[in-house]
Amino acid sequence: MRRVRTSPKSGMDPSVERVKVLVLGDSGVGKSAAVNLICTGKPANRARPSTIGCNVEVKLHDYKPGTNSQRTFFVELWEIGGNAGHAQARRVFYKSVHGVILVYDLTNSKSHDNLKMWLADAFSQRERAHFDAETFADLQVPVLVIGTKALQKTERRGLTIADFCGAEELLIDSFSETSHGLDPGSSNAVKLSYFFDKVIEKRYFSESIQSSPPTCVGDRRRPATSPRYLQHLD
Ligand SMILES: Nc1nc2c(ncn2[C@@H]2O[C@H](COP(=O)(O)OP(=O)(O)OP(=O)(O)O)[C@@H](O)[C@H]2O)c(=O)[nH]1
Ligand SMILES: [Mg+2]
Repeated sequence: MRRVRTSPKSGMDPSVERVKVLVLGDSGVGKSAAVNLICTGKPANRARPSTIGCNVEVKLHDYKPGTNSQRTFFVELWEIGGNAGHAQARRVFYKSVHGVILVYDLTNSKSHDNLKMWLADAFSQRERAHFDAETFADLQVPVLVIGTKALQKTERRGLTIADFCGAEELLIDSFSETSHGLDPGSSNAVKLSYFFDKVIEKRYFSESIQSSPPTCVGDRRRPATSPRYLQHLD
């Protein structure tokens, strides 16, 4: 049920601090393939079985490389199987979360619409929670949105869950050798690294974040969320 893969370079050095990032989205959107791409930097070369329960992969992340603050952290990516039949069982994985990656399939707009239900599932105190924009406008966890299968479709919609969360959005194709990957220095790789930095800051150096306005902690380089988004996503 739970698999932990570590970098052979480091093992799981207990002195290295870690953060926990949930990876959420419908079954089949490509969460496992995306996590593989994030952890190995290489496109997937085979289809994987559907995740049952939770699969944990670990990535070594260089926090603020090239600065005086540079340090290495473990980022645990907890991919939660999207199968609707396991809705009750997965709540146990939602404890002590420091960041969230929301994954949808660009060729399936319903999988994007369902992301708000995934946020409710993970962060509402109530069981069978429904999405309530007011509750989630105060979400104090950094969010990143990933759209998958980008070689098949990259069309952008007007109002997105990324807008609502003030989050960055990556469009990737986990099976492509040539484009929409996470090559070092690419826009996708920079956004991903920035997101992990933010999760680490929030977890270990939160004073600087707390001095920011109390709102959804997404990527603050994006414009503030307007009430129109909240109404649309309710
Ligand atoms: N072309 C293309 N196919 C993809 C991509 N990501 C995933 N797939 C396909 O979608 C299938 C499902 O991907 P998974 O990564 O297993 O999906 P998942 O979200 O982990 O699904 P669950 O574990 O059931 O929740 C894969 O077997 C691939 O065939 C992508 O970026 N591009
Ligand atoms: Mg999976």
